[in-house]
Amino acid sequence: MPYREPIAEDVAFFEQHGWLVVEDAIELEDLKLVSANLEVILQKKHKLAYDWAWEKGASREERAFKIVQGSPTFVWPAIAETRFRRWMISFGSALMNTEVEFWYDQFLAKPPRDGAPTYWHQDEGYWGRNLIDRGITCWMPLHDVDERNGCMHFIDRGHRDGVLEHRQPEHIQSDLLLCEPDVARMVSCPIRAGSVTFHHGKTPHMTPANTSDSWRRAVTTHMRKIGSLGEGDHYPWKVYVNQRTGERIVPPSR
Ligand SMILES: O=C(O)CCC(=O)C(=O)O
Repeated sequence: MPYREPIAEDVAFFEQHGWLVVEDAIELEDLKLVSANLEVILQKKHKLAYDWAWEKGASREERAFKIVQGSPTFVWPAIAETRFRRWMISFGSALMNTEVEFWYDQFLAKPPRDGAPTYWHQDEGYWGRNLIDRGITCWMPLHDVDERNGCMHFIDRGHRDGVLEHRQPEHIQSDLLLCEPDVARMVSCPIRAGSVTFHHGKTPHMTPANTSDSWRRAVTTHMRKIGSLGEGDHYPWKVYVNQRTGERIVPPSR
């Protein structure tokens, strides 16, 4: 039944494993509304999106957009008033055992057959040190997902492994990062439209390239503990890339 309350088993599972699948969480009507309102990001990706897998050697104009990264909130501010947004915040608060608030969202789409993997990473690897153990993410695909079209994969109990060292893939020009977790503990989460996953800010996760014949579309919602003051200082591997100007800032220590 959509928009169900969290139960004690959800909270205990998340605490132990660092991730959770909630089946049939979202009304399919609401998913349709999301798809309709976010399609503009794909239609106008050169203007409204970044290419999260922008490769070195390609100019801004030549970006292949193997991972389209846009802002749902920017193109559709009314997303803030949706039932699913309110539900994610209250469900996420229960899982984190503290009140969390909406922080930012992303529309992440991978083209048919030619998508890029979203490499293993921890969200905390991207965030500043103020977010340690304060962030949780809800990932909502807009259709059925499995290994072929880029479903979510987690490292079970990886939220207990600390922040792993991250680096940039050699061939990447965007701010994409990767780490190398213990893949023996990998869990793949194929889910149906309407289901979502939650993960702790320290849980390593990845999605494979999309090898199917249709676009893979997902919305990810990042939430943080209320009262988190800014991001604080960043890890030395953090890279800032402004894809509107092409400006790329790499911390001096690297
Ligand atoms: O959708 C993807 O490819 C990756 C999503 C992700 O890394 C996240 O939601 O934190």
